[in-house]
Amino acid sequence: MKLEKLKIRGVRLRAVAAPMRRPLTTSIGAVTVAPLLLIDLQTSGGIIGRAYLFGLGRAHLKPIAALVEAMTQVVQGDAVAPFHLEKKLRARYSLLGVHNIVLFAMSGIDMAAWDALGQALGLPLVRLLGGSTRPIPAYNSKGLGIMPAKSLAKEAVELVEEGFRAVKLRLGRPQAKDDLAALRAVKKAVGPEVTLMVDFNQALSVAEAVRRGRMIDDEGGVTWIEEPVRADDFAGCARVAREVATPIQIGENFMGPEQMAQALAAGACDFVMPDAQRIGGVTGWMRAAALAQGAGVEMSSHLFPEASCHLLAVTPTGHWLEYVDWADPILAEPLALKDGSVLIPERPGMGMKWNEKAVKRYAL
Ligand code: SMN
Ligand code: MG
Repeated sequence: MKLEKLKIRGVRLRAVAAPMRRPLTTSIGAVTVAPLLLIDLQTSGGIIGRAYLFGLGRAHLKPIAALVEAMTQVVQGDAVAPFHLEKKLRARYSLLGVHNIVLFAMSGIDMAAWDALGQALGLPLVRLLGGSTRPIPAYNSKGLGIMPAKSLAKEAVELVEEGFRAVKLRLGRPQAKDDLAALRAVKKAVGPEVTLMVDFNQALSVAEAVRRGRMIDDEGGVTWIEEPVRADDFAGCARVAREVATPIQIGENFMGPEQMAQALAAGACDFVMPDAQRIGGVTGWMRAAALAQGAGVEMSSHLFPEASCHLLAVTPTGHWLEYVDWADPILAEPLALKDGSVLIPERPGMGMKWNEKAVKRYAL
């Protein structure tokens, strides 16, 4: 297919609630199903670019879908050229603000557009971006929520037995001593060979984050402390990063590469982990990757493993892929894993097709 003929025709959106085998409790609430918005970007020649967005609550899918619909109308008839789509949509939405769900919708269209390009050229996304398929080291992020130490030890062993060499523990209980007990239980269960990350999901004040961060320093063996304080308090994050020896990780809430640039300039963190839906899809990710390269900062991914595996393979400071299987119930071919790494599919685009039967079953 000649690329100049590849034009955006329309979009088909479906909302599903994919069941989660392991509900996850964080310091800010439980995630028990995965509310996903499936995007089929229809282009000329019958090529359909696919992507999904994560709603964090079923009720949020409707407004996100309305924005994707409205944006698709803005770019209807335009070439499937993500750079130009982004420029046009950012200009159109600048008065509303290119943040939050506006940015989610843009990211969804961007990812679907790149997927369509990959299909038109018969190339997996990673090759389209100049890379090649290779195993991407991943940590198992499906569990280890806020729960009693005994259940944590059992779940930690199960997560490692799925073939992973790294897991992430959620912290942020009211009492620091209970977080410490959880950390010790998981460390004891998995042993010193398994890489361990912890995530506070923004639960702490800056002073409390410094106190708990030093406790974790004394405990040792933690690869990063994620989102200890409010995600957009870059000055507060910077204070924690200065006072605590264990690397501070933020990024899942960066709203576009611009905000990541601000965080890096503020010295807010040691590591970054953008989220494909918030950073601006594939296009936003590639810009963020250049910022991380310039700052010499390790870059991991947040959720969206199907897109992120391609992206981390072409990220100069690529670090860890966050593995969750939350879209698996509605995917025809879920990601394959080997020795704790995700294998990038050789299929064109991102390599995602919907399991239509399951999409019907879990439709909202
Ligand atoms: C997280 C984010 C969104 C949903 C569940 C859990 C968490 C992570 O912050 O980093 O995985
Ligand atoms: Mg997190």
